[in-house]
Formats: sequence, C-alpha cells, structure tokens
Amino acid sequence: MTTTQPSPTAAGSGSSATEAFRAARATASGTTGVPPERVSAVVSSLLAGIHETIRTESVTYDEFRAAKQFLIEVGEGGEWPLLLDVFVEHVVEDVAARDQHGTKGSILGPYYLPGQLRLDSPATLPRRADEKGTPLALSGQVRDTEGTPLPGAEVEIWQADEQGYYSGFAPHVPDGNLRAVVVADADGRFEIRTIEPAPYRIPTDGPTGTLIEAAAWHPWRPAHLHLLVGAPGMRTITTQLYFRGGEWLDSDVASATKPELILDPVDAGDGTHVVEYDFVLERA
Ligand code: MBD
Ligand code: FE
Repeated sequence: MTTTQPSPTAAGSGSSATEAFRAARATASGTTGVPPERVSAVVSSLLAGIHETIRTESVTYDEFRAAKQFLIEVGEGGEWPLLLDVFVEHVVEDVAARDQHGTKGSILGPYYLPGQLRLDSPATLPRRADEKGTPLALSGQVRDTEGTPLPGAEVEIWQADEQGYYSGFAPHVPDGNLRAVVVADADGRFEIRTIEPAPYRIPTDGPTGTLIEAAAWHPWRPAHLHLLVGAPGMRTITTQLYFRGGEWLDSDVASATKPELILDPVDAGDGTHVVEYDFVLERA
C-alpha cells in the first residue's frame, strides 16, 4: 500500500495529548494539592455513583472485567485526555459557568498547545501552501461587561484542518498549523483569516472509538474553532465557536455546543466566508 501521507493513529494523537497535558501540569503555577476532605467527599460521591450503577444495572462479572480491560487500554493508548474531555469536561464547564459572566465558555478539549506564534491583528493563521478549505475571516471586538473596549486583548485560536486533523496530533500536519495568538489592536479589535474546519471524528482505532462503536453512539463533534480570549486584568474565557447549519450541532459527542456560540458566516462574494463575533470579558 502506498500513501502520500502517514495516517494519523489514535495511539499517536492520544500519546501526544497525554504528553501535552503532562507538560502543562508541570509548568502550571499555583497548582496546589486538593485537600483531603475534598478528595474524600468527591471520590466517595463518585464511587457511590458507580456502586449505584452496578446495582441498578445488575452489572455482571463479565461486564466488570470488560470495564477493567477498557480502562487499562485507555491508559495504554494515552486516551485519558480524549475520554475525559469528550464525556466529562462539559459538566465541569457548566459548574465553572455558574459564576462566569460575559461570553459563554465551552470546553478546552485535549488539543490545546501553548507557545504558539503571536501575530498582530489583522492576522492570517499559519497554514500550508496548499491548505484546503473555505477561506474564513473572523473579526470582532473584545470588551468588558460595561462595553468598554479592551486594548491588549489576545485571541488565541486553534482548530482542525479541512480533514478534521489538528497540528501536533497528526503527523502529516506541520507543527503550529492553524494555531496562533492574535493580538487585538488598541480598540480591542481583531481580524483572523483562516479556513473553515471540518467536523471532528473521534478516532475509531482506539479505546474511546471502540466504546462509542460498542454503544452504537456516533463519534462526531460539529466543526468548531477553539478560543482562549484574555486581556490584562480580565478573566480569560475558554470557548468554542460553531457554524450555523453544520452537521452534529445538535448531537455533539462532547456535549459542548451552546446556541450563543454559533457563527453564521456570509459569503463576501469572492468565496471567503466572513463573520463578526465580539467577546465580552469580566474582571478577573
Ligand atoms: C476535539 O477536537 C475536541 O474539541 C474535543 C473536546 C474532544 C475531542 C476532539
Ligand atoms: Fe476540537
């Protein structure tokens, strides 16, 4: 068999995601241990939920062993970031959102990589010479909750390519592709030129994909842009933007869509899709 590009594997992207998570933890400042009473309360509650599930579902030894094997494989395949971010992070985000004002947040997901190129607005995301996809121009303004523009705002963006692959997690995509920190102008305005991403499919050759298949669920996330939007003295928001009319918007496997986060780009007449989206940040 001849291929022109190495095909991304679940184990490859899984181990990259695990490595990225470890690296971020190692450099995280102010990370403190969780106090014992919280560990006890949260883990007791978690275990009680599992115990209750075993009783109500009358879980058998065969099923218990299948679960054990699955969890071992999740670790071996490096898929803990993927599994947790797909099935659990959205609820952690819901809880964080209880006291967050301004633009709605969404999950970070497993494919954030720090240390990307910083570009002044207007910016074109780093891309291959033959990058496929509909050109997209996303512009807007970053303001505080009173409507005051925020100079020095930064819009960090990362996304899949037109085939649904993320740089850093697929060997054929160059490092840093479709990732950047875009620095807004003195009025908090930004313009980012990129391409529209494709929907993302959980890899089927790893344990998370195997679980999804075994449960007869679907493995898709709708097409999305990931964003971290911050400004000096303001609470950084982690969010995602989606596309009106896109597939899987109502059945995101990661349950991370919100109606306020859906873009509706229009064709500028030259094949470029243009759309405005403003971000509202609250004080940190
Ligand atoms: C993604 O691209 C993503 O954003 C999440 C949350 C999980 C898996 C892949
Ligand atoms: Fe994503």
